[in-house]
Amino acid sequence: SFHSSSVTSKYADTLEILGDKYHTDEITNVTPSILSKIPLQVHKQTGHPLNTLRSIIESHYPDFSHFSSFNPLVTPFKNFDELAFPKDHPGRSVTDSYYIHKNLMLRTHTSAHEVEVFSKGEDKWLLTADVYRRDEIDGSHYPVFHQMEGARLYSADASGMKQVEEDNERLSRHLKMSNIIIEDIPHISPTNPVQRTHDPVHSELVAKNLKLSLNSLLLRLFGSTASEEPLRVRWIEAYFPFTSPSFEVEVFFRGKWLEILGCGVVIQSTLDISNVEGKIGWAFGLGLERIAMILYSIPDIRLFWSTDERFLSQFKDGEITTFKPYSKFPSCFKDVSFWNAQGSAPLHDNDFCDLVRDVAGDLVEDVKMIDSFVHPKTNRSSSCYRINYRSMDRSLSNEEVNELQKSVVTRLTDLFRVEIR
Ligand code: FA5
Ligand code: MG
Repeated sequence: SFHSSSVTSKYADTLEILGDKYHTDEITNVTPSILSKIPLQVHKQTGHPLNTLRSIIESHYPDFSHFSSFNPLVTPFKNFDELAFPKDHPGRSVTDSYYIHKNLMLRTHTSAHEVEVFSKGEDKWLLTADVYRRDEIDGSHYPVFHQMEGARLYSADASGMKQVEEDNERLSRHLKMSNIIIEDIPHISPTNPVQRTHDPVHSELVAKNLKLSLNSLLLRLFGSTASEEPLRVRWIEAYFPFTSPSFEVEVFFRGKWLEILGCGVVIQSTLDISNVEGKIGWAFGLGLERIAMILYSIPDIRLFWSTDERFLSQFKDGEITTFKPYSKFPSCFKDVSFWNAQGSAPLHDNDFCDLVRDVAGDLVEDVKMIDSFVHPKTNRSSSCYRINYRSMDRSLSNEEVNELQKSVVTRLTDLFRVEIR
């Protein structure tokens, strides 16, 4: 149901975003805390680690066009339809994406600009931007983050495409001397197929070029990381509506596999819509925060938004240095359990997280559902969440945390008609 996602009880009839006014409607669900991030553009701030990472990657692709100023407001058509998302894809729902109104949203990925850039006749390009998603809350997920899209088109007969064997051999010699171990998988498989309109030989060559390009970027980024433990990287099969075959890359970081990018052979319908004829190519989308967290040893994704000098002063433009955490402040968790409104589905995790984020901003570290059940007699569902509060910059007082928790509870009951247990 559409209205259930609105976490601000009442929207003004118009919202002003980047100097322009937009009308709202019954599906509007952007929160003030999200809107406040739009003008910040930290990926273009001199000295900010995301800006340094952007320019290092751009310098690795010197003959590509570089874009970084595209407007974050796009139509759902651009974000989804041009990329062959099915009509019922969950990403379109108000529980997953931020809408200004039915026909305007915050882009959920930089792929939203593929058709726009391909239509200009660009064959090799990078595009960096802020993207927005309603998502879980923890140390590696944030509702606003940055992606860099990269794409490369070749002639459809694959003539002029580099035969990559020699380059691959050279790269693997370099990798052997470095501190990185990369696990590969087949370029094509029954579960990761060639597109019907593609010659399998050409598609496989494109996939090989894609992997070569990204593996050499990974060597450039992580090759000089000085640590005794080797960095483990693995390619896995993935699924995207707009690529086939598709892949993701994960890096072993702080005891877990952390996904840093998605990529694949561009679906031909996207190139058709862009009026690109006789070409075949690859595209990737990098998660810049995730990569920067590994490179700079930044322990929590919230830090990218910090204006604290103890954070910002540690970075020099163009340099990758190891972040030294200033002391970790105590955390404080609070549980809230409630009965969902009679006869309605349990509150969506993302609705809960967005509400908490809007109340507590960056004072929330993570949110976990710790229990949920349905009462056998009344059929009413119950949920229990644990909210972990911690500031990156200072100690929180008990009163402050209690106030935050009180506001969470008030908003929950006001907006979602739940009954606190
Ligand atoms: C995409 O967004 C695709 N557009 C990537 C792509 C481009 C595929 C071109 C094929 C061709 P995905 O949802 O996996 O894919 O996100 C890409 C990366 O963004 C992830 O690997 C991760 O590094 C980062 N990411 C995703 N969600 C978050 C989040 N909430 N916070 C921080 N980083 C995130
Ligand atoms: Mg993914």
